[in-house]
Amino acid sequence: SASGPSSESTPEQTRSHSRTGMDPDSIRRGIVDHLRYSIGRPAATLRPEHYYRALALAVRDRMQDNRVASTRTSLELGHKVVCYFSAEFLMGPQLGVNLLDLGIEAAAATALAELGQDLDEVLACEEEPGLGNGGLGRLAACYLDSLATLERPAIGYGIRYEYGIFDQEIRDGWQVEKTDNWLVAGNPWEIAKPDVSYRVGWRGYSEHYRDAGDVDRVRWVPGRVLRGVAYDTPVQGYDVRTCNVLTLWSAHAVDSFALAAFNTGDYYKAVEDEVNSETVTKVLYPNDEPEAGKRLRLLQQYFFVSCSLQHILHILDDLAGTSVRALPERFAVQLNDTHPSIAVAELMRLLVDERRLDWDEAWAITVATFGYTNHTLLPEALETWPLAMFDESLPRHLEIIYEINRRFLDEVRAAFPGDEARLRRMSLIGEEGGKTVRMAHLATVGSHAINGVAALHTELLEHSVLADFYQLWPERFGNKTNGVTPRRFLARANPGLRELLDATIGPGWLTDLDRLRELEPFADDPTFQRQWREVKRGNKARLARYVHEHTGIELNPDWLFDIQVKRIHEYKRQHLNVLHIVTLYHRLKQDPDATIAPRAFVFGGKAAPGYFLAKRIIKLINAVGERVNNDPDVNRFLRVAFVPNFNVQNAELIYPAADLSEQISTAGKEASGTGNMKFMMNGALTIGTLDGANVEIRDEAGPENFFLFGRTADEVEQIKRDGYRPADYVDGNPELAAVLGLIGDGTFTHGDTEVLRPVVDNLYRDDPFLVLADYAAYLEAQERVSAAWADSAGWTRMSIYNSARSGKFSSDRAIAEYCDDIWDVGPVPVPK
Ligand code: TH1
Repeated sequence: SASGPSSESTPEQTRSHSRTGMDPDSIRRGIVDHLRYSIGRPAATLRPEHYYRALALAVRDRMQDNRVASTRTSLELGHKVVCYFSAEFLMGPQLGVNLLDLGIEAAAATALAELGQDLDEVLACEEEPGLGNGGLGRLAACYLDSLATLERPAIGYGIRYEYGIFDQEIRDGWQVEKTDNWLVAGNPWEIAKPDVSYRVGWRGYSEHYRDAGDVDRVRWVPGRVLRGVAYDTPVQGYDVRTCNVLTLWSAHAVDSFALAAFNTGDYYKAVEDEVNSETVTKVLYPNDEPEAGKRLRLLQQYFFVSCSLQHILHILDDLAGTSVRALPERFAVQLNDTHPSIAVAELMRLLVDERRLDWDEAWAITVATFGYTNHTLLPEALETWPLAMFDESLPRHLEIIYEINRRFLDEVRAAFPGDEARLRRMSLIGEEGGKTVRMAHLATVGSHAINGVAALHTELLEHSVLADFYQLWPERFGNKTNGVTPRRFLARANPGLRELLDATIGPGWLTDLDRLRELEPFADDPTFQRQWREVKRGNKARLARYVHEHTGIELNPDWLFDIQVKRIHEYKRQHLNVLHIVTLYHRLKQDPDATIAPRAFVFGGKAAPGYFLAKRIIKLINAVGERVNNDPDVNRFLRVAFVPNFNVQNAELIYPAADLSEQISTAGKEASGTGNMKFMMNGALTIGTLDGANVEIRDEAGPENFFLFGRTADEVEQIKRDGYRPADYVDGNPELAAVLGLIGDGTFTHGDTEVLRPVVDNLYRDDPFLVLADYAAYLEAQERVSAAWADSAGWTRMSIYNSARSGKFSSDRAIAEYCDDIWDVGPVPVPK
């Protein structure tokens, strides 16, 4: 143990004597060594990307020391480990945050400078791992950061997609998708672990037999088998020794030598399989919310869940004297939405079929182990699998799900006698329109804790989608409002603000974000206000340079920067934002003497490649932008830019440059949102509906520092019940009619009246997300924004208050709540 007599040196000695010191000299030696021994290019041909790779490897070495110490501490001392199961981890660039976390930004800059290199240029060489679609995957990444920073032992488990989210190009205003070949140049952060490998079955049948003790048993004889190999990426905590790990599984063919060890002939089919096993982890499905219902997607989910559970049981086996019965005392497994929810059936199979526990005991272990986080109420995003497909793919799991369901429905029957409708609603098997397996029900029934991701969302969850389950087990439900990491989205993204905060309230706020409240006394201080505005202006100039470089559009950093970045989706209502822009355009064209406070509208976000209307909305934004930016009547007051390929890297430039954050989803549709929090931390004011975490953002900031508009979730439901008729809003509002007319009549499309027709028709005829019902209220709120912007000191005060009161939205707060209320995992300091 750490305190016992040992021939090993103490950590301090290890540090200063080894090749992994944190001073500039040691780092320079680390870089030089890796250039020579890991990269191996003649000195004369070295470019910044080689220095990037060498520095990344040198940094990884330093994290690896911490990783070894962290594993030793948590295993030897018998601590519980959090396992975060997620089909997506949108990690973003690693070098910058790792330098920050290790406290070696300055030392690395010095080391590089001595080698004739510039740190910023080297940082820019990193290809980000885009293994996620949006908020859900980025949340998982923020949570890994906070787990490590709060010194909680944790493992992230997911899929090592060979191709992440596609790269977006804009051509002639349209989105064009390019495959994201992020691994071509190699990934210096991961360590391949070919010896950490598990077999995953698929198809086949189940076989009933009697074991040696004459007990009836079932075993699954898969028709096909593949192999998962672990790739580990260290996840360093900030200013602590704790370094956790993200384990991503990569699919490979089963090698035929090992196959010979199996006696069932069916295994040989695996070798002949025409489908290459490696396709399983080939590509991330690019849909943010709607479900594809594709067999390969189910296989991806089962594949990573099975590898991860096998790995966890293996770790337990390796801990001397630890029985599988101790699983819930040693591991807490969180299901990030329903994508990993097949874990409930897989753990039952591993415990009952393979470890031969009896059903009741296995079930108690399973429920005590899992927690389930729901991230959406949208009906089309609730995963269900066609029963026939599920049966063919995972026959044994379907049997297990039937048995879970049988026992579960008995429990419901006992609690609500005679309520047949309730049984049908709660069943794990859906009967409407062809039988399906309902994954949200499986995750709910198999978990001891179920949570939503914002107060309003949890409330709606308890009273709509999961109302029946809430009535059965109210004590299992709770809210965990999302959070984001201030290390990446404040300290790294906004170095100017970081410096100002250090100078104003002293260090410590980065791991205790509530301390930003200490800014409040400075909110009206003219000197501080001037410094605040200078930081913001610098960030806007930085974004303007980026936008110019990538689109050719010029933005003036003195204008109001009004920004909406997020996936393109009808419920997020980017088109409502566009209706505002076109309204301003129309007013300026109508009245040559009109003037308005100049604004730069910035958009960014990807559309799912198969989402027709979302792609038209991108075209709409770019078409309006082209017209507005080139018309001298209006471009003195308005500019519109669409930043191509919104990703973590450019997000770090975008959030700190915003004056106004657009959070305008239809109330009740956005579960939480997390971009809204990143904007707030960086001093943007929000214009938004009472949706998701906006509600709590407004509560924290104070209603006077937030531009509220729009129908509430209850009103939205009421309007829908009464029969919503969008055309009525157009008939009653000549300005709106004119605006829709301009979009439909070719004004923005060189006379083409077809391109944008689907968007106009959809609004006029269906408008499923009540864009037109909220249009007037949105315009009125935007007038309040313009009036507030005119008072520079007043705006600055509101901006300061927004940052100062953003502490709640740190992922440290969220993770502390998960650890206390769901996982029962406390801090495990790793000695420095
Ligand atoms: C998002 C939610 O839309 C967003 O409101 C929330 O802030 C975020 O999750 C984190 O909680 C979701 N992303 C996905 C992605 C898929 C399926 C469902 C959701 S919900 C693939």
